[in-house]
Amino acid sequence: MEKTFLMVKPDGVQRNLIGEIVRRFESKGFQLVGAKLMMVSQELAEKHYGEHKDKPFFGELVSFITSGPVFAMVWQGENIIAQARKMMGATNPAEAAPGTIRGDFGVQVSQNIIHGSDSPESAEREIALFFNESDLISYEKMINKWV
Ligand code: 3AN
Repeated sequence: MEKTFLMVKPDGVQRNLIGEIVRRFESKGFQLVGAKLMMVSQELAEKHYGEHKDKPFFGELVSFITSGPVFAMVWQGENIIAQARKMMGATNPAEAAPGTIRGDFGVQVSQNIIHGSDSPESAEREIALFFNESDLISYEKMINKWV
């Protein structure tokens, strides 16, 4: 079963959107296998956003993600990486369709509420950066028979 790393960013936490975001993925039928409210250190932020280190907004990105608590999660489900990206909407909330998380709650690209892995390789890398294997719980949900 595919896993992905999702993170409610500091703006989402400040705006009380943790519950709304968790609700959307739960209602969809995906399974939460790990979660924690945490501060992202400078070192972790630079590793997490390593692919953007040459971009002009890298400094802003790192200072934003370290500015307050984030809610880091691992979710699992069929084809979840691509499906979660659809539920999040376009990177720029101004272009994100209504009905998506960024389309419904975001305004600016630098504060776009949620992060989600964009490929199986980044999911594996990001899960390992934020979680120990022992933090992830594997359990069976009876409801999985119906969704
Ligand atoms: P996504 O989060 O949709 O995968 P990426 O990986 O292209 O988007 O960008 C990573 C993060 O960098 C975005 N979530 C967004 O917060 C930020 N970002 C992207 N483009 C810009 C920009 N032009 N100005 C400021 N921040 C940006």
